[in-house]
Amino acid sequence: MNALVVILGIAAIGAVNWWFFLADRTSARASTVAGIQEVVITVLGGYDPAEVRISAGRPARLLFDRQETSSCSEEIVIPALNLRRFLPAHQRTAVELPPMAVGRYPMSCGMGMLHGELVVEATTEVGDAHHT
Ligand SMILES: [Cu+2]
Repeated sequence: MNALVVILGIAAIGAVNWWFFLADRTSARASTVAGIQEVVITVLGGYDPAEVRISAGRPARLLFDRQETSSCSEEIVIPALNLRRFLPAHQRTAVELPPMAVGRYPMSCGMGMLHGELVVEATTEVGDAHHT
């Protein structure tokens, strides 16, 4: 009986780790709209794309399209920018970002359960909108 509980517990931990760390993340690069890098991020049980790639040194706008009422996703937090923003349900919320330095900047929900990452790259291309 105890062994079964332990095995189930380990399986559950494994599933959680897989979900958070190993599941394929979607990735998308910002397209440039009127000089501002822009990415629409769908918020529905997670962030899609979970990896947002923007160019360094230029302003960007993240458009969070929250398609749920789950309280988990009602806030977006980007600790490196000291940014915490409320995302109303079933609305698009624009989060303006200052020009940033090359690096990887984690973002999460207010509870640190949903994870995404802002990848700021040293690129100079403008107006390009390819997705991977
Ligand atoms: Cu949460």
